[in-house]
Amino acid sequence: MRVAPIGLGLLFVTLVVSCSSDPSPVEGSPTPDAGGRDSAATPEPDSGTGANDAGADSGGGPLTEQNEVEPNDGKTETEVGAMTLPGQMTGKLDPANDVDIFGVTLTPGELYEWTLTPTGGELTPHVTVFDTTPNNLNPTALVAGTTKGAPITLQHFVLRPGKFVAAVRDSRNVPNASGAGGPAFGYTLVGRTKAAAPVAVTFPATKTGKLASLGAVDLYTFTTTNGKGFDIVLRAERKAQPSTLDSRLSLFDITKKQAIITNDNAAGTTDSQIGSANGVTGSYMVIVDNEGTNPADLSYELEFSLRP
Ligand SMILES: [Ca+2]
Ligand SMILES: [Ca+2]
Ligand SMILES: [Ca+2]
Repeated sequence: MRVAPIGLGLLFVTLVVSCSSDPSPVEGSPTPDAGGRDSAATPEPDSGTGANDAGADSGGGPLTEQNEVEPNDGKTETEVGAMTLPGQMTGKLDPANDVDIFGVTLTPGELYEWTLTPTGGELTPHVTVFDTTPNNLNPTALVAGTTKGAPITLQHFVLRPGKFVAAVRDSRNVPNASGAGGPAFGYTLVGRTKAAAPVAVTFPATKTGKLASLGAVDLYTFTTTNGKGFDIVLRAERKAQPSTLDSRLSLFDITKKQAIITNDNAAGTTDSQIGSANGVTGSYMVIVDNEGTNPADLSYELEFSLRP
């Protein structure tokens, strides 16, 4: 996608609209591939439930208190506020249709958590974190609140370097401005890292899990595939009792601090699948997140299998 240097607001909308179709598979070592093949339907020798809330306590130290400064609507590349992390931004979506966009520095390999809390009672909160670099491979992370005045929380694991912004809007103005906004649309936005608390996996295994919310991530980690190629297959839509999770699955090399592959949809399903013809040894993170909008049942099975 080509993006002009100005018109970040337009870029913003474009990215949000396209967030569920990020390019995949991503090429990179170790010759990964994603989806498109029949998954090995072998019984799982090992089954367990990952008590997985991705991160433990908050990290990164005390919050830096900040106040928004208008204009920060992203109408030009420089019309963006700055937000220091870990930090708390206090602002207001005022006047109607106001958008507040803050540039933030995010580190690949870190888990971030954002909490957007309405303070004036009128805001139906919507937060998006994305990479403004053209043609980047960082998925857009967002939560669209559905309840006026209720806080929302967004977690995301940063896969690649980029130029990131966090955007605050009212859900009723997304994707099209509807006039929401005014003096009672105050908020605080807190952004910070969390200590990742992944579930350790030894191939082969099948884990069952459930995202805590639409904006949550689950994390798994492994260190070796014993010299064999491997597949990691998520089943939500395809499990015996289909769930409403529309998954995205990513693999991150913790040792090299490098993303290897992301897959949002395997062939013919909203479920995700990643894999490699080559074995790997090192320290790897598997990230499960959601790109759907239905919170009814966010459960899934995650199969880690070795190729013959
Ligand atoms: Ca504002
Ligand atoms: Ca603004
Ligand atoms: Ca998907």
